[in-house]
Amino acid sequence: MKNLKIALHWQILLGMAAGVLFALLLSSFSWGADFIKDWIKPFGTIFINSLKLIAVPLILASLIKGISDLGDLSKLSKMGSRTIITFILTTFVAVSIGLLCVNVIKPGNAISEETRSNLLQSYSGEISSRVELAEEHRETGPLQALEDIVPSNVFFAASDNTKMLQVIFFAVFFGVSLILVPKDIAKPVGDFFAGFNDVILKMIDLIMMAAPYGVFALLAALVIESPSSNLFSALALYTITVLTGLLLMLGVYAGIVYFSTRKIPKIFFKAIAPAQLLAFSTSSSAATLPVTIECVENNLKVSREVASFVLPIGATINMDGTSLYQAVAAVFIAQAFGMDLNLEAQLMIILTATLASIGSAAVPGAGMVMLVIVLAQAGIPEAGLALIFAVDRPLDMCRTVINVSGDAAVSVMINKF
Ligand code: DAS
Repeated sequence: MKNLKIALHWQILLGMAAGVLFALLLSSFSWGADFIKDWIKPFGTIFINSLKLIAVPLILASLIKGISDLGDLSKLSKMGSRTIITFILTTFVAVSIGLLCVNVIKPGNAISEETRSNLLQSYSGEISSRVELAEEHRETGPLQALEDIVPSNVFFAASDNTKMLQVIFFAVFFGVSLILVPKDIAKPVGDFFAGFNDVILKMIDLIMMAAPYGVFALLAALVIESPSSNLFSALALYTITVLTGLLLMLGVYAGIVYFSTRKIPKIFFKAIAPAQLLAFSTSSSAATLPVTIECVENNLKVSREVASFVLPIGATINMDGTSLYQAVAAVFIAQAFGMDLNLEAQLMIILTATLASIGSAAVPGAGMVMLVIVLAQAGIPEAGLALIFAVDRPLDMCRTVINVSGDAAVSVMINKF
C-alpha cells in the first residue's frame, strides 16, 4: 500500500459503525443473532485469517531484508539492544500507570457479596478453561520462555501465530548469517527477500481493500456476543480505570514522539490511525502488524530497516496496553475479594505483569490468559476472572490499540537515535 490513505481509516470507521447498527437492528428479531453468527461473522473471521496468513511471511521477509540491509553486525546489535531496553521501559511505565489508576479509583470496592457469588457460578466454565491454558505456562522452568524461542522446526513455528517469537528467532538468525556469507552468495538471496517483501506488501493492499467489510462483520458479531452483566457499576468503574490508564499511555507515546522528532503528536496519531482502527477491530497485534509497518514506513517515514526490525519484535513482546490491563485487573480482583495488597505485593505485580505481557501472544484474548500468572503470583483468587470476563473483549480491543501505538512510537524513536 504505497500511499496508505487516511481515507481508509474513515472507511474502516464507517464499516465499524455500520456493523454495530446492523447488529442492534437485527437483535430486535428472534432470528437476528443466529443470522449474524451464521452469515455475517464468518466474513470477519476470513478477514482476520487473511491478515494473520501474511503476518508470518511478512515478518520473515521484512526482518531478513531489514537485517541484511544493515550490512554489518555492529549496527544490528546497537539497534537490538536499544529496542529491547526501550520496550521494557515503556512496559514498566505502563504497569506503574495502571497500578496508580486502580489504587486511586478503587473500582473493586463497588462489588457486593451477592454479585460476587452470582458471577463465580455463571462464569465457572470459562474460568476453568482459561486456568487450564495458563497451567501450561506455569508448570515450566524459569528458562522455559528462553527455550521456547528456539523452534525445532521453523515450518511448525510459522504455522502457529502464538509462536511468533520462534519465527523472529529464525528470521534474525538467517539475516545475521546472510551478512556473514560472501557478498556474491548473499546478493541474490537478499534480492529475493526484497522482492518477496514487496509482493507481500501488495497482498496487504489487496486484503485492506476488504477492511471496511471485514470490520463490519467483526463488530456485528461482537455486539451480539457481548454478554450483558449485572455488575454494571463496578465493571463500569473498572473499565473507566483501564481506559484512563490506556489514555495516559497515549500521552507517554506523544511525549516519546515529540522528544524524538519535535513533531506535534497529532501528526503521529493521524499517521497510525489505520493501524489503530484495525487493532481495535481485530484485537490482534499480529493481524495488524502488516498495516502498522505500512503506516510507520509510509506515513512516518521510518526507514524500512528500523520498521521491519522493531515492529515484528514489538508486536510480539511489547504489549504496554496488555501489561497495564493486567496490573489493573489483578488489583481490581483483589479489591473485589477484600484483599489488601501491600506495596511489596504491588511491586511484584509490576514484575509479573511485565513478564506476562512479554509472554502474551499477539492474538485476541491472550492478555487474559496470562493474567492468571499475575494473579497466581500475587495469591489473588483466579476465580476473580469471572468478575471481568464480561468486559474482556471490548477492553482487549482498546489495549491492542495501545500495544500497536507503543510499537509505532518506539520505532520512531529508534529511527531517530
Ligand atoms: N489482543 C492482544 C494483542 O493482540 C493483547 C491482549 O490480549 O491483551 O495485542
